[in-house]
Amino acid sequence: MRWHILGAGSLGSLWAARLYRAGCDVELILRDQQRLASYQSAGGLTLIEDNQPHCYPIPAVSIDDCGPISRLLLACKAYDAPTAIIQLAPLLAEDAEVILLQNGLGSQERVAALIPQARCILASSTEGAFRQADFCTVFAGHGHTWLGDPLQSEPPTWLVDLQQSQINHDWAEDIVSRLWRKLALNCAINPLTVLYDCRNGGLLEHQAEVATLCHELNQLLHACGMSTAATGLHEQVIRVINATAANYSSMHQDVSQKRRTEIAYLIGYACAAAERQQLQLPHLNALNERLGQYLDAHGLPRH
Ligand code: NAD
Ligand code: KPL
Repeated sequence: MRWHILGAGSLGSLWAARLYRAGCDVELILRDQQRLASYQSAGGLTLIEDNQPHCYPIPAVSIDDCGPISRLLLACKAYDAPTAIIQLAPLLAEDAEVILLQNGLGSQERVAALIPQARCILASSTEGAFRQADFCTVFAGHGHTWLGDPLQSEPPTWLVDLQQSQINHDWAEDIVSRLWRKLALNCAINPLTVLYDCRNGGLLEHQAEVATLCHELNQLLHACGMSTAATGLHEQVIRVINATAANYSSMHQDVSQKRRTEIAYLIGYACAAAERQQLQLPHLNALNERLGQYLDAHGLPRH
């Protein structure tokens, strides 16, 4: 069965190139005819691994010319996912499966509500990739991807394609808890790296602030019924800060490159969830507000 992939950005390209070279039937869905023409003149997607570029001539179509879709990898940013799925919904088969690769929380629910006929599979990934140029992606960090379906525990048969493509993955019955855990990690690290304009390791100088945030995030996870995701959160945050000390967080990279952030699906989502639970989290709220003001001052959207 064909893999349709929307989003020829970093993660979409990383998946597309590995599936294609393992012999899977892959088709990229590009925004419009103009983008398709640029792709065709590039001759395909280039993936750079260990400094070695390789171009893969993966077939592509523009959204307007795309045929029926049975299996879709939605690999765009969280804020683009609902609009993209509205465009694709009429093309989805009755029993379509849609893999949602978005970071954070909030977009998955909105997408699933727009396509009630499809099976939505949620993903949480620690792989790292960035775009060096249009249709040219660098595979920057090997990681792992967890996939799961909160409504149906049976794993899909196509996991074998991921196996053959050497996409490290596991089927996770607790995918929602994993997404919450990653969101909490991102909330404890990413906004502070933006506000202090530092690498992740720079937060070792702000450990009291990190600890206070972890305490509040812990309360939030418990209040939202995600107690497992709360276990050892602070310890893991410190471990991640140490292990990625030399790196800039993804939010820091977005801001420094003047790109819109996924704030609404990370700390914004966490603050909204706390409000729904009538939970007072003053430090998390203050951090969200400081980050919002910082984004305003840098001409970037708050959501
Ligand atoms: P990206 O910006 O590199 O790629 C997204 C692509 O989607 C872009 O090419 C964009 O043009 C395309 N797109 C958006 N709307 C579209 C539409 N309607 N039609 C066609 N194309 C459309 O983003 P990314 O870094 O690949 O991130 C995707 C998601 O994965 C994000 O939620 C991100 O947080 C998450 N993630 C990324 C990484 C990483 O290392 N890049 C790691 C883990 C998680
Ligand atoms: O996921 C991350 C990110 O930068 O988005 C880490 C490295 C865990 C920091 O929160």
